[in-house]
Amino acid sequence: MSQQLGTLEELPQDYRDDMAKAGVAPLWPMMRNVLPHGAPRPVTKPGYWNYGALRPLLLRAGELTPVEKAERRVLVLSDPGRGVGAMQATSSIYLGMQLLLPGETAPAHVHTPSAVRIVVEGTGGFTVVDGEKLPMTEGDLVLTPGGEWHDHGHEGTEPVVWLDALDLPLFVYLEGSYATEGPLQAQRNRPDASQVEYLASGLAPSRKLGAGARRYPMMRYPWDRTRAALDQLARYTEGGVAELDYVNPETGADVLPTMGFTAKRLAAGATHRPPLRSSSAAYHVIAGRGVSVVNGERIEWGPKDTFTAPVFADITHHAAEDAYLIRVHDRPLQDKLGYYEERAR
Ligand code: GTQ
Repeated sequence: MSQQLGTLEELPQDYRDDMAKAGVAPLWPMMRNVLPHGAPRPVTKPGYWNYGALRPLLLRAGELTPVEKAERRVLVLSDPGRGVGAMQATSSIYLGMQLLLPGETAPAHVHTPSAVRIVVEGTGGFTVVDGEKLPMTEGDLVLTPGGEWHDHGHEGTEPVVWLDALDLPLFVYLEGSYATEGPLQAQRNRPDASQVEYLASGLAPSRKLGAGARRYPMMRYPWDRTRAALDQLARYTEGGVAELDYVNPETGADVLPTMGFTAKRLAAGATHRPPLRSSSAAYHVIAGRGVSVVNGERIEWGPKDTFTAPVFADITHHAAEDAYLIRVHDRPLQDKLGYYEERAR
């Protein structure tokens, strides 16, 4: 049975003063803050960012701050539970909306956290990861794993915008976050691995004896293929909900160590109530409109909008039109730590 624990106020002042002087504090008044009963008590609140509201602010940043002054020209999507300026959208997921203008380059650097880009608008943008040039077209998912050099460029004529998701909060918490800057990378003169080695799902380059698979064999997941896969799956799935995991094409494992991604299709009129999950999530709308209720908060979303759900959130999605969303989550980390959980509702 749960027992009411003692408070700090119950302790004599001289004892409290002596403890403070000795650099210690009693656990029991703080016990339930760090070990609540039954389920975590997240600080994170559901968040919603309307792209129509973000876009002019981002373009204004393009006028006010040259990319040389920004390194990365990004507006950070802060968790409402932590307030504007918080460098996280959920406990473990950082989100930022990044702008690159025609002709600009964002300089090469490498850092400990991993990033993924979900392309929001514009053509002609690209990211170079470890010498591989990854074109960025709308809806593409592009990885920049921790420890891999990356720079961004733009050969088009209109602004390019993408959503960055990083596992930055974890690295900051671990005091493990840092970057190293370097010169722009030489680009290999060939298409990226999604167009060469991994053109067809289920096929991988023939394995040479003794040669292990690369850790990150494919770093770009083109949206046109993802969408076609969802449409086909939806045709043979009941209930109007189709969801695919982004996986490493060599191993079938999560594409990054801590963050996972799914592509989701909700047919017009479909309602989806996922289980309560111990993972937190960010949803980015590629196309379509709908409403999601997250812990009682009603979020109306449309194309290019972004919203978030804390751990163990009670979520109901409803699509008004055929809708396509990408979900970013932290299940891979929780699986590794051995506590990922789903609860029926
Ligand atoms: O593009 O490398 O939103 O290093 C935050 C940190 C983007 C990037 C962010 C970064 C980047």
